[in-house]
Amino acid sequence: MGKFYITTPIYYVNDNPHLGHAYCTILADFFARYHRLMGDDTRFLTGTDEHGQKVQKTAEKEGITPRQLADRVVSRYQNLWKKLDISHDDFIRTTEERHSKGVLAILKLMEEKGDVYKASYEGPYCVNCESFFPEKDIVDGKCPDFGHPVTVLKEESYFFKLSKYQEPLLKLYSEQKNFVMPESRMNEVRSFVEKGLKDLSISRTSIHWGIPMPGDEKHVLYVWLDALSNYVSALGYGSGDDKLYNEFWPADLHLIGKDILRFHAVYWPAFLMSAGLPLPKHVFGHGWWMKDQNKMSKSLGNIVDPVPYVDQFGSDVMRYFLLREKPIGTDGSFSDEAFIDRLNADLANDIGNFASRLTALLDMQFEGKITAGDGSLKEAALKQLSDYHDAMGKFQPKEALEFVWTFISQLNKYLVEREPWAKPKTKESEDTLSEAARALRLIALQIAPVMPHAAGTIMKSLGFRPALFPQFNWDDPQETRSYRISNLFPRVDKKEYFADVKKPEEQKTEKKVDTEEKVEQPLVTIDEFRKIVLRAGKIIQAERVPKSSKLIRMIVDFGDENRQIVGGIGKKYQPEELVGKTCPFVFNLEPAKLMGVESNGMIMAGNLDGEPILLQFLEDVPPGSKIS
Ligand code: ME8
Repeated sequence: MGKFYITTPIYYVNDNPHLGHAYCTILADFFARYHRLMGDDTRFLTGTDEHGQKVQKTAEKEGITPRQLADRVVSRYQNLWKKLDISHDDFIRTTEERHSKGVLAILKLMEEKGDVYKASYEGPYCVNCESFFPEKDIVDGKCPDFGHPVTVLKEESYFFKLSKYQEPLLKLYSEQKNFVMPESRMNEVRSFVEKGLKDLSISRTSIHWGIPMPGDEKHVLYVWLDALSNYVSALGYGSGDDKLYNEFWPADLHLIGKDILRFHAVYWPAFLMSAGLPLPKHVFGHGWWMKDQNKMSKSLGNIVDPVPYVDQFGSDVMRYFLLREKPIGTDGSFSDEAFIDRLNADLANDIGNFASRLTALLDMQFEGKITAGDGSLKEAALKQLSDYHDAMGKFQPKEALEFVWTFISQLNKYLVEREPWAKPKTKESEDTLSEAARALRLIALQIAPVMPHAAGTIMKSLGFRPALFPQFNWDDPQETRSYRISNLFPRVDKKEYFADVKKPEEQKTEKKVDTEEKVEQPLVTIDEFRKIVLRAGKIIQAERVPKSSKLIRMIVDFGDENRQIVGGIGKKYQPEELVGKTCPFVFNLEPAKLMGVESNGMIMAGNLDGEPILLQFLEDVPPGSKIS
C-alpha cells in the first residue's frame, strides 16, 4: 500500500466538454478507482483552465465577461463528471485564490533562482496554442503544431531561462526512462529538447485575463505557467497549509492528451527544477478520439457529445467502451456502430449472459447458496488476476480488460464442459457453480474501476462483501446467498437502434425542409415531422439589433451549446424580459442573416392580432431538451 496522486489536464472553459475530454477524465478515474481498491492512499485531481487569451476572446465574442463564461462552462464540466461517475477528490479552477497563491509561490522561487528576466520580444504568435513560435517553423502563416493562423506579436515580456534546463532535462529523460509514456512519446520529447531550447516568454501585456505579475501589473502570467501550477496549488502549495502537498507531491501520474506533451514533459519539469521542487513520476500522453475516422471539429460538425449515450445506456457502457476500444497510446475512432457492437458482444453477451445464467442455475438448484467450491478455477483465476495487475501497472487499461474478458470466455466454456444444468443438485454441480461464482466475484472486483454500477450489482447479487484487492481471498470460507442477475446489460437491437436513433443524425447533413411545400401539403408523415428538430432553449442574453424596431438578437443556451438566434419579437417584448426564459426553438433551421446579423435557429411563437406571442412550458425543462 502506498500513495497515488493522479491528475487530468485542466480543461479550457472556452468550449463545452466532449468525448475527448470525457475520455481523459474516465481514464484517470479508472486508475484512481483501481488504486483505491489496491488500498493506496489515492488523490485524484481535475479542474478547469480559466485564464488566457482563448477564454478572453470567446467571452468577448459572446459579449460576456471571461468570468461569466467560465462559470457557465465549468458547471457543464462538473455536470458531465457527475453523469460519468467520476470520483475526483478535488476540482480546481484557476480563478480560485488558492491557485494564484500557488502559482506566485512557484514564480517567486524561479525568480530567486535567477531564472526570470525581462526583455522585449517580437515573433509569430498562435492564439490557439497560446504560444510564440520561431519564424523558421511557420509555414504559410500557420503554426507548426496544428496549422492555426499566427500573428506577429511584439511585446515586452518576462522570460524564463528554459535554455538553462536543456541538459538537466535530457539527463532526466535518460535516468527516468518512463518519465514520459508511452515510449514513442518519450522519443518525440527527447528529440525536441535535443534540437535546443530557447528561453520561454512567461508573461503577456496584450491580454488582461490572467494572474498579474507581482510588481508589474500590466503583465499577466503566461497561461501555461499559470495552468501547470494547478497540480501543486490544488494541494495547498503556497497557501500556507502544506499538509496535502507533503502527503501527495510529487504526482504519480499526469494523464494528458498527446497534444500537450511538450508543456508537461519539457516546461513543467523545467519550472519545477528551477523552483527546486520534486518532479512528477510519469507523464502519460494518450491518443485521440476521432469520429468515423475524422478529426472531431466544430467546422465539420462532428463533435461527439457523450451525454445522449450516457442517458440512453448508462455511464458504465460509455466508460467501458472508451477504455476497451482502443489502446491508450494510439488514436481511435468513435462510431455508433462500434459502440453498439461492443455493448452487445462484450457486455450483453459475454459478461451479462454469464452472470444471468450462473445466478439462475444457483437459484434453481441450490436456492442461491454459494459454498466453498472445489478449487478447479483457482489457478486460472489467480493467473488472470496477476496479468491484470501487470497491465494496470503499465497503465494499459485495454489490455487489463482484455485479460478479464478472456477469462470470462474461459468461464463460459467451463460451464459448457461441466454441464451443471445436466446434473442438477449434485455435489459436482454445486462445486462448479460455486467456483464460477467465486470467479464472477473476482471479475466484479476487476471491473469495478471501469463499471462501478455493474460491479456493485454483481457483488450485491452474489452476497459477497466488496473487498479491496489485497484482502481478496479465493478460498474465503464464507458461504453466501446469491440472487438472480438478469439483464445486467440489455442487448440493443441494432436495426431498431439505427432506425430510431440514427435518423436525426443523418438529417443534419440532409437538405433542409422546404416549408413552402408544406403549406400546400398539410398532412405530413411522422418521419417528415421528425426532420424538424425542436428544442427548448434558455435565453441567456438579449439585445435589440441596431436600427431595427422588430429584431432582437438572443444568445440561447441549448445545454450543449450556445447559439445566436435573431427573432422578430421586438415590438411585443423588451430584451430584458426575455433573459432567463426557456422557450421552444426550431433547432435545425438553415442559418440566415437578418439585417446583417446571423441567426442559427428560430424562436417559436403564437399569434395575437398579428403580433408574435412567445410560448412557455408548464414545468421547468432543462435547456436543450428535445420537443416532440
Ligand atoms: O489543453 N480525443 O485544455 P483543452 C482525446 N487547458 N483527447 C482530447 C480530444 C480528443 N478528440 N480533444 C481534446 C488544454 N482532448 C489545457 C490543459 S493542463 C495544465 C492545461 C484532450 O481543454 C487534449 O488532448 O484544450 C487535452 O489533454 C485535454 O483534452 C484538454 O484540452
